[in-house]
This record gives sequence, structure tokens and C-alpha cells, in this order.
Amino acid sequence: MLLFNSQVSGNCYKVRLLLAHLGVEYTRQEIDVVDRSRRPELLGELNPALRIPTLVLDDGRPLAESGAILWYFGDGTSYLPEDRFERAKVLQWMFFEQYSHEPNIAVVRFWVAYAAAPAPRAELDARRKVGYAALDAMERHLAGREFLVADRFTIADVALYAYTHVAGEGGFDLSPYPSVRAWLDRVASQPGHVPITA
Ligand SMILES: N[C@@H](CCC(=O)N[C@@H](CS)C(=O)NCC(=O)O)C(=O)O
Repeated sequence: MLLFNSQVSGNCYKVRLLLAHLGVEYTRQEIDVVDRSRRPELLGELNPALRIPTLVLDDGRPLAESGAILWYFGDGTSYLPEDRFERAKVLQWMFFEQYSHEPNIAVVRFWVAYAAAPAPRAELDARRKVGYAALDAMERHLAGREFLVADRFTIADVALYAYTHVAGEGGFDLSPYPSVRAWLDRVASQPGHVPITA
């Protein structure tokens, strides 16, 4: 199995983290997140969006979108509940991650820490504001809870951990979010956890 990967990408880290928990072996091909000129050549046949993570299964079938990859590998394991309602709750948080969290927290982090040119100030401030609203929502939900769904560690936690734990790189201050910080520590202390650098 081959993962088109960027080590700094939280979307790719979600996949690496779940595969580490599952003990699934794979190889990686590193893709630049700043210089995108080779993407049509490398990913054109595999992912029409030309984005990473893109995975090629052992039988040659390609699969992209971090959430789809988490679902594919999580299904049938302890990381994705069997109960219909709990599965829908996992999706609730994964859709939240893709619509309310990643486009703001990950994009601000990219602009601040990795992009070749600075983003317009107004755009940065607007995304940071909405990013904080996403953290507010997580804080409300995690107060008094161990994990996002079903009182256990699931792919919803994997999906949201990826960019929350590096939000500081984008200038987000997590000190007003004690429940989020406790949850980050809980996720990082799961057996089999690997850091984003691994
Ligand atoms: N919704 C996608 C987002 C993937 C994504 O935006 N990947 C970034 C790297 S983190 C990328 O390839 N960006 C290149 C581009 O947008 O052209 C997912 O969750 O996998």
C-alpha cells in the first residue's frame, strides 16, 4: 500500500495515526505542500482533486480524502462503533472537522507556518475567528467527556486531533480550552500513538 504523504500535513497525519494504531504497514511517497507543480503527473490518475492524502491500496485502487480513508480502515475495528446512531455521530464530528475546523485552523497554520507568501491580514483574521468558534464548540462538547463519541477513542478523535494539536503553530491559544487540552493529552496517551513527525 502506498500513501502519497506530506509529513507536515494534518490530513496525512490522520491517516498515519490510524494506520499506526492498527499496525498496518505501508510505504510513503513524500509530496510537497507548497510547490504543487508535479501533482498532475503524480496524482492525476489517482485523485481528481490532486490532493493528499491519496492512498493506493495493494490491489491498485486509489482512495483519497482523509475522512474516507479513516472510515475505510476504521470500519470493523474498535475505532468505529457498530451502532447506527454512534456511527452517525462519528460522521457528525468528521463533517464538522472538514467544514468548520480544518478550513480555518489548518489553513491559518499553513499560511502562518508554511506558505511561501503571507496571506492578506483580513482573511487571516477572519479564518482565525471562525477557527476559535470551532474550538469553542469542541470545548462545550468535551467538557465532562473523555472522547468525542461513544465514550471511547474513535476515528472522530483521530480526525479532530490532527489539526487541533498543532493549532498553536497558527497562533491559536489553547489556554482558554481546558477540556480540549485534557482531550489532546488523552488522545496522545492512547497505546500506539505516534506524533506528527513519525
Ligand atoms: N478534504 C481533504 C483535504 C486535503 C488537502 O487539502 N490536502 C492538502 C494538504 S494538507 C493539499 O493537498 N493541498 C493542495 C491543494 O489544495 O491544491 C482531506 O481531508 O483529505
